[in-house]
Amino acid sequence: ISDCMRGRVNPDTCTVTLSAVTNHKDRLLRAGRFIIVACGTSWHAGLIGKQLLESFCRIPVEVEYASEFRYRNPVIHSDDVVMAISQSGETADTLAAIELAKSQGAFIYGICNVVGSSIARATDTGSYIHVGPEIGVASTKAFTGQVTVLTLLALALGCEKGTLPEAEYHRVVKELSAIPEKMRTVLKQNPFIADFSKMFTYARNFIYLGRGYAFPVALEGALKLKEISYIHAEGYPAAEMKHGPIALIDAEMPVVIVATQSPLYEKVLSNIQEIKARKGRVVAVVTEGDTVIRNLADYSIELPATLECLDPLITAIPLQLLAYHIAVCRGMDVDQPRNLAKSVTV
Ligand code: F1P
Repeated sequence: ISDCMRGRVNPDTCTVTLSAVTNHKDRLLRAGRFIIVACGTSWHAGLIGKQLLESFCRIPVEVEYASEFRYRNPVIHSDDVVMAISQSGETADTLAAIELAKSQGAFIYGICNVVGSSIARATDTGSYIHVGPEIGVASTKAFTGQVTVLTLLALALGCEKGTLPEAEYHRVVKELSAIPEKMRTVLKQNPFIADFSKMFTYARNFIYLGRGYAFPVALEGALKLKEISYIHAEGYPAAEMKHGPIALIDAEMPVVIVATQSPLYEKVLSNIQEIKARKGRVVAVVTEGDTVIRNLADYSIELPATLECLDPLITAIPLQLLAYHIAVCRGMDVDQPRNLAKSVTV
């Protein structure tokens, strides 16, 4: 986040090597299942990875908190591929989850940022995300790097397996190359986000909503706000709102909702109408030109259109900036949040 603010974000920074996929193609393609283990932000990236891998490769994917997985007695098969995602590469729970899976014969694929880290060394193979060190404690650009690697991995495997039609493969690859420029466009929204963030300096609670690929983005937005501004925030799938969280909505409750164009757009729109009917304050992340939501929401952040499966790469950025600016307004040290460690090694 602070990288963004210091102009150090470089949308071209994620240079990924997928030699691991080429070298271990057979093992990856005969996986009966992928199990993604991770913590925090990396776990949210894993939820996006699940949607990408299941839709492009038709391989079942489970996403587990490493901190739970390691302490229960999970069913692990020798044809499972366990994917461990970690920015620092030192998270003790993720490392322990790897050791457990390894002892039961699973193949381990690591997605790490720090070259030569403990997790990278414990895996059978993997990809580095190469986004450079996170300056602050809270993961931000690592999230983008992790989602990018997972996208490339799913594309490569889907193509090899034949489950991703060639035309679709080329469509996604072409759009992926347009993402850095679109990220630059998103970053231009920074002054606007900084400006309206002031309205939320004294908020006590926040709700974040999204559906499909946007649901893990909502979770990540809520986590960033909690981590650096110490405001209580919860993320939910937007459709779950009516199963409980809707009771929380009143004029005091800001709701951040990712409502970019997708097959679920109309449903998300009706979720926004439900929130406004209860006087909730809505910050909507929308596709540019969306006048319908612009007229409904209190603040709407307009982003360039992209494919639904690549949307998290774009939509996570305004949520990171929102958390950053609210935290700054509250006088918090965004690089060194209280009680948080860069690597959780115990
Ligand atoms: C996981 C994590 C981060 C979070 C904080 C504490 O770390 O939960 O997502 O922002 O730094 O640790 P990692 O395994 O991805 O390094």
